Amino acid sequence: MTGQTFIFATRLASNSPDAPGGGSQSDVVLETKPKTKRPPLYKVMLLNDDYTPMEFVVHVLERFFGMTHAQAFEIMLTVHKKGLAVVGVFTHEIAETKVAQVMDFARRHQHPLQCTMEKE
Ligand code: TYC
Repeated sequence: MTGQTFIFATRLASNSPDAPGGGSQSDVVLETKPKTKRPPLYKVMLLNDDYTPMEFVVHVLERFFGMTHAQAFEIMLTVHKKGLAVVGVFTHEIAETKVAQVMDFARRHQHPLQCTMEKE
């Protein structure tokens, strides 16, 4: 498990050995280490089906996932051959938005294209 906050003690300069108490005292300072935590990530996947046109899937990948035509064509073919492919990895809110955008766009064009998300 990563991303914990640590509290650690730092010993500062010892007192003089001639000081009362035999010089065994030292100052202890508590410091909190600032720690940024990475958010959980989610894979967004496109699923194959027998009806959505290939050009439509390519368009979806260009429009919602910022791919070039060549990248989009390659990923579309991977989905077509393997059944699914990860098309991007995002934080929860962005992944949810991508899935909703793709599902809504497919529905409006009356294609059965399915887009899902899964924790990485
Ligand atoms: N299998 C579809 C066809 O042959 C193309 C397709 C590719 C559909 C990827 C969905 O996510 C998909 N027309």
